[in-house]
Amino acid sequence: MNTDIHAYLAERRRVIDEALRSYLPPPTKKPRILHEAMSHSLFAGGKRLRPTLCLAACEAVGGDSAAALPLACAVECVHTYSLIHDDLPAMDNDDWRRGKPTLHKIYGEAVAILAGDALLAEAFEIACRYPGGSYGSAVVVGELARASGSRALVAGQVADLEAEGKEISVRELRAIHLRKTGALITTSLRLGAMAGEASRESLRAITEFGRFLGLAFQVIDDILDLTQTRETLGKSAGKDLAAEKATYPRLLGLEGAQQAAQRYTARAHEALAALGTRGATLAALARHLLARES
Ligand code: GRG
Repeated sequence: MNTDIHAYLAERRRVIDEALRSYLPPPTKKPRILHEAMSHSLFAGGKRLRPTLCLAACEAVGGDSAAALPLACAVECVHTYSLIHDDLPAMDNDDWRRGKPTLHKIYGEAVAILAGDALLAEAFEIACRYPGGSYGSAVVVGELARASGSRALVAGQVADLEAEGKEISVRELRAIHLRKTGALITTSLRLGAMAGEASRESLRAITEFGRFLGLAFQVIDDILDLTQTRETLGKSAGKDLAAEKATYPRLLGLEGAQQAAQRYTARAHEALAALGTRGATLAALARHLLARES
């Protein structure tokens, strides 16, 4: 599986992109500037990690991933909205994402805010295409709402803003990550598993896997942020930027952060044991994320 992971990811990306194009209004639809902006961010080169995990979780519990496709696309819309809003001047004030200018730099702040709002709303329209099975549609869509809202994703963003410029502990940092990054990753997996009619035991295993994968993903993201900034701007610049925010490398050092990522990934693998050989694709995805360079 590991050798095929790139082919697997490319194939999943094709399926997800095709579905997203079919579910969302085309960029030519009026109001054109809004639909163009939504489409611009949605197809700006994201890794499609969350929808891929959603489809893989569905298959890992013995389901047909076609059933999970609307849920996978809905999660990607929520993710894209969160990145657009996170980049705004009132939040992280970033000019660049994925090596390209951020949405507000191209379309202006007002359109970027509205494109984010519209993607969040579209997410729920798309999620409602899931007809429901042993887990009803209201349960599944409600779970996506909870993961996107003031108890998870938005709570994590608020905690992140509040932590700026403060000394926080690893425990507090982990609590931020569990909401800001972990909630949507875990929910992507859980929605896929629910669409695959997972048993309670399998759903528990998938949830545990998501929790540790989300933590590992964020630690690796922090490490890549630091090492790639150093590569681009020189070692001292990387250090200065890293000092602005609490991150794992800042609290634990680069080596300590790398060990934490490995520990979290190992815990994620352990959680998969309950799924037997069906967990192989999720395990390969976790290995791939640990080794990623972007
Ligand atoms: C604005 C409500 C609101 C929330 C924002 C997602 C987020 C919360 C902030 C973005 C900044 C950040 C570092 C978040 C942690 C999650 C993360 C690493 C997001 C990037 O995910 P990738 O790498 O993105 O999957 P791509 O570009 O591949 O889609």
